Amino acid sequence: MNKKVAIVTDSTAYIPVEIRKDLQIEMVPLNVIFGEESFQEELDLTTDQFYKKMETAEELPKTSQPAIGQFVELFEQLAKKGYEQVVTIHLSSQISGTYQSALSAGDMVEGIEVFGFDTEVSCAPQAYYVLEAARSAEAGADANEILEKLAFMKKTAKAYFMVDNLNHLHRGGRLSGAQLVVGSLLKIKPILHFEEGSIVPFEKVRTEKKALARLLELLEQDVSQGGNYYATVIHANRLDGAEQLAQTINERFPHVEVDISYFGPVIGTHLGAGSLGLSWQKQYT
Ligand code: MYR
Repeated sequence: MNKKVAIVTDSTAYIPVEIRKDLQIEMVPLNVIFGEESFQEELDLTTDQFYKKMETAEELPKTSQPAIGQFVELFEQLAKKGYEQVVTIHLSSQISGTYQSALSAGDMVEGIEVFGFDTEVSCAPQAYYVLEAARSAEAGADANEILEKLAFMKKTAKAYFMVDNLNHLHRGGRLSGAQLVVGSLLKIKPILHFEEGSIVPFEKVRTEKKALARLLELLEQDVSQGGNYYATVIHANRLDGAEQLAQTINERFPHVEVDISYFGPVIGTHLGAGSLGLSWQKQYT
């Protein structure tokens, strides 16, 4: 008999609400704090409102993980609804305490088994795992089968991003590698990525044009090995830039399925407006 498995994630996967509803994905929001005011992203503050607020805010915002109680409440509700297992999928545990909070909450709730998956990334590439997990749960997979699939996906998941300046990341303490302090002084625009869940420079490039060309080269290296790929261009209040990059990918790699997503309030706080990212994943089915 199949187990009834619920899929939980946090707001930083930025999965549109219709898709969450359709695939029965539960979402726990992180918070953005402007001065004394705290907002749950995706619920009380839209991404557009956030970037407008950023332009005029006297003080730059801060972020916080969800309270453990939010996870406890959700897991209890899921147990009451008859779910036997939860797979809870989160942004990298190296940049946020969200994953750890979800695991601690799981230990506190009886009558339901909670399994965590640390994506070691965030945003669209986090969503890839969540969507796959939701589809597998719908098809009758149990938590262990889902986790096995997600671990397999990690092998071909790629994500790179570029920020307009490194100050936001540095200020929020989410940048690993002291050399970057020097980098910011030199106005270098490094391509960044995640290594074992931490943000580190991938390559130092002086102009955005060169950085974009390099990202396309990296995509080509993977795509040329065969198989089907999907890719996502991610932007921080920079839709025109994202559309241009998506169009270039469409023209150059017509067989790659391209989508556009966004860096919402919490991630935008740490990257700053104008940032662009590109992630991709090999399709297994
Ligand atoms: C918290 O307060 O717990 C949230 C901290 C979030 C840090 C975000 C750092 C930047 C992540 C960039 C993701 C790029 C994915 C392609």
